[in-house]
Amino acid sequence: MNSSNGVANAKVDKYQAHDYYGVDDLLTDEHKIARDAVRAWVKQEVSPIIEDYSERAECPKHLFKGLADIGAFGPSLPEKYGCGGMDEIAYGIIMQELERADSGIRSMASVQGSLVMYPIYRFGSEEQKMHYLPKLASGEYIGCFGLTEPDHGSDPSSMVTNIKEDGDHYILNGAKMWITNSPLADIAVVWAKDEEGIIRGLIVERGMEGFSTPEIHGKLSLRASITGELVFEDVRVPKKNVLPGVKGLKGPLSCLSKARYGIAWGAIGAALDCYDSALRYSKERIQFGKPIGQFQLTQKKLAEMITEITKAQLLAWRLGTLANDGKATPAQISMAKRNNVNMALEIAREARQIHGGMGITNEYPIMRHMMNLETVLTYEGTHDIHLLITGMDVTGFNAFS
Ligand code: TGC
Ligand code: FAD
Repeated sequence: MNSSNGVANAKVDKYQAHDYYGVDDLLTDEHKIARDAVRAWVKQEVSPIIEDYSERAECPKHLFKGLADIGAFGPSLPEKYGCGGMDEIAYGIIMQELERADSGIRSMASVQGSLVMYPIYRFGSEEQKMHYLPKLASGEYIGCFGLTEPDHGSDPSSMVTNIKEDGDHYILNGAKMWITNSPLADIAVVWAKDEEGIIRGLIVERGMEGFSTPEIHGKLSLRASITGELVFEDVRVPKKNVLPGVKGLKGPLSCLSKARYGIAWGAIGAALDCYDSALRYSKERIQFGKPIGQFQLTQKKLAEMITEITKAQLLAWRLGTLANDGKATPAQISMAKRNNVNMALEIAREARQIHGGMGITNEYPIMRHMMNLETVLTYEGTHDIHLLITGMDVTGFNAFS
């Protein structure tokens, strides 16, 4: 019910406390169906086990099948290839609901959908699409994406992994580092330089001689996600495994745009979970004879959290509408990835404080989210790299060269 000046008479609480500006009203039925299905799956399959897997630093790999069944792999790619055929907002919301559980679970879907299926869809031959995409969408194949190298992270254009022609094959040499899902992967989309120094994308299959995927141990972040290396020692890759549709760094960077977009949404999920836990705790925990939520300093924390979440939701939603129209620029995506991940990390830190000592235990999800978000702040382009992308966009000066 609106008053004559457009200000609602009713309190905001007609919306869920977590949707302060009613972003829900902007969603279509299809978005809501997708969101609710993922939310229900997460509640049943992920929430009960995630703390345990994270503590043991083990990837719950049985969830790949469930992720496929809920359409989390390539939700906005065409149905013709076994994918969801939904829009970019549906894709974003699915990532949000997955990351509400754990950034590592969202990573499983981001890599498979945006970094493996998307390059095959966008740059692959029809034969490659028909062969790989349905298997990846259904979870029969697990994929990974190899761009980062031990000595070349933020600056992938300096990569040294390379291919040399040999008849109807390329000989691949080099190594990739920090590769999500690599130890489990059936295929890897790998970026390497040809003899002219031009970056090409190749599909490397497990079992090719000279190809190995050692696991990286000792991660204190993203512990429920498996990470490894990709090592190539004279691997003979058939020429038909090269992605014909792209040459140069814009190939992998286009895939990153797709994945960064999903992370901008996903981070909101982690922030919501921390906020939700802190809000509940602030009403239950009594100190000095009253709930800690009655103290102004606690209210300041919670009020700032929901303000930042709301801003991030609106940023993501608008980015989604731009993406649906094919108008979201890489720089706009960088801004949203950087802002929303940093927002989520700050909220995790504040939520931890509201939980006092309990906040450092695994009774609550806060520390797990906080540790995960340290990775999310760094991968897919670090916090500072995205700042410089925005800086370059607004000034026209390139700080990288
Ligand atoms: P630069 O000269 O700026 O660009 C080279 C070409 O690429 C185009 N381009 C993009 N295209 C699409 N999307 C983007 N985001 C793009 N950014 C640039 C650009 O227009 C140009 O095209 P053309 O036609 O002129 O050739 O390249 P640069 O070497 O100066 O690098 C710029 C920089 C630093 C921004 C870029 O290298 C960068 O983004 N670095 C960060 C690296 C990164 O994000 N690595 C992520 C690895 S994958 C990962 O972390 C997965 S985590 C998975 C999970 O578990 O979820
Ligand atoms: P560096 O590039 O060495 O950066 C170190 C520091 O220097 C950062 O603070 C950075 O911001 C700063 N810096 C660098 N250059 C500049 C500059 N020009 N100006 C100012 N500051 C600068 N990669 C993949 O290819 N595939 C994956 O699946 C994948 N999964 C990952 C999973 C995990 C758990 C992690 C931790 C990483 C993953 N990555 C993956 C790699 C990730 O993308 C890189 O870690 C990231 O791009 C940063 O590279 P780096 O770690 O080498 O840091």
